[in-house]
Amino acid sequence: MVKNILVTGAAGRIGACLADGLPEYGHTLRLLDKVAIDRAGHEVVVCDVTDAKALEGAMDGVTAVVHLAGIPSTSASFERLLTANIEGTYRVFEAARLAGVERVVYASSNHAAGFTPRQESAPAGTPVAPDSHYGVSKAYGEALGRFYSDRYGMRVASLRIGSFRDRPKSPRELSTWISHGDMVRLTHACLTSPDLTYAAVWGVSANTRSWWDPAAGLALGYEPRDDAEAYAEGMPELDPADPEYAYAGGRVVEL
Ligand code: 15L
Repeated sequence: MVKNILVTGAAGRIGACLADGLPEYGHTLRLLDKVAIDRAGHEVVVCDVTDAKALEGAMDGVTAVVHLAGIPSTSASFERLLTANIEGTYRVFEAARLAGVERVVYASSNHAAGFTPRQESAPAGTPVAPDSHYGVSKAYGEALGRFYSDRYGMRVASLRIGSFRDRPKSPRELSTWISHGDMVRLTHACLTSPDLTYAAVWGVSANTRSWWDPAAGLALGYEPRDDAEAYAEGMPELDPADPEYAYAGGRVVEL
């Protein structure tokens, strides 16, 4: 069982969800963000993920990292992504390697493959086809994870996260939604699976209308419990020609 986990970008929505949910699985968390986090019961580190020296200290005693820090916006400019997503992700992997951390769970995004035409059940290993500079930055993080796994034997999971919400808010999200509970279950599986070497895994709930093959997650012990179908009533029908539904990344392909 993994015990000491560094969560970067912990002030964000997914960070808050994991800070609530992972302790139930026996994990002890160190929450890192560039803004102060007021959360009782967790150790907190305030630093930027581009600060190599500060990261060195933050990795002390850590057995796994959940790397969430970065700009989450699909319309972010290259300049902003360069620092936060490209340099920051490199600094985190490198600090983890230098500290002997054995496992990294990396928050990638469906937008790393967002230009993939929508299909019934796209495999988790669907080739990179970014739909935005944001998607490109996530593809870079996946490549970095694969490199650290192949070169240094780090166990790395790249989560191609769909739509992380309380509940699905649009017809697309009936396919792409991941619930809070499933986000915790997926992360826990990736933090503990003895079978993980490198894997790209769709971050999605057990949605009846999912576009993504759950096999890679299941192989690591992820057992999603939620289904967006419970919220389908009253949602408009999908128009298959609308880019929102024609591509994995939805309307982002047009931004
Ligand atoms: C993401 O990766 C984004 O961070 C989020 O803002 C949404 O666009 C989400 O994907 C999605 O595809 O719904």
